[in-house]
Amino acid sequence: VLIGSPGSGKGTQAERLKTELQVPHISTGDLLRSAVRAGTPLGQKARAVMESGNLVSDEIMLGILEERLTANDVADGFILDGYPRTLPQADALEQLLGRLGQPLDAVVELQVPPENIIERTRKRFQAEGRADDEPETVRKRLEVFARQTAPVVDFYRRNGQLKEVDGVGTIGEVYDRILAVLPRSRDAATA
Ligand code: B4P
Repeated sequence: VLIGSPGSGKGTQAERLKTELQVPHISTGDLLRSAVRAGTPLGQKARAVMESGNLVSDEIMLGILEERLTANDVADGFILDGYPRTLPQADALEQLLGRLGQPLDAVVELQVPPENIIERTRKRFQAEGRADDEPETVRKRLEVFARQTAPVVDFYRRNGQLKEVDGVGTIGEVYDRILAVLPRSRDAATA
């Protein structure tokens, strides 16, 4: 599991890691953006929530994740990016992984201070125009992270599953730090 505030680089790092670990990258943000693009009823609902900087409901997210995890390509593990973001999601994930017989190997937290996040998302907003990167929305997303996702980070810290990684530096530097904290054997390194 990759966890971290909005724009901390979860998606960027997961794209590299999937080649190293040879497992799929499952991003709940990407799954939602596909639903929005496809204009499905779920996508229409999710769009407004995402553009406001809030989180899509736990119930909807679990349905989306369960559907994705029934695909054949996850049998040897997967990188989960952007889930769980709330304590009920962390609970649901534990139960889901138990049913799938795929225990969590590592939770990697990318730590990036808010000033860097504001700068990164400002650049992406200019380049891609993603509505939730609008500066006011980013501030809202940072608040939502502090209120709803920081407790999830604490939960994994208390469980001894959390690997903290400094997410400031070049993409390559951050990537090397992640590899350094992952379990040694490649079979055990999928999270
Ligand atoms: P996400 O898609 O997860 O969006 P994110 O937090 O912005 O992405 P990430 O941390 O992956 O940053 P990235 O690598 O792109 O979520 C979007 C929305 O979907 C949420 O706000 C929510 O509404 C909804 N959602 C998703 N999952 C949910 C869930 N489980 N429950 C409820 N709702 C959910 O990097 C950001 C930028 O920084 C990029 O432009 C990148 O190029 C740059 N960058 C990356 N690494 C860098 C580095 N080392 N140095 C400089 N720049 C860097």
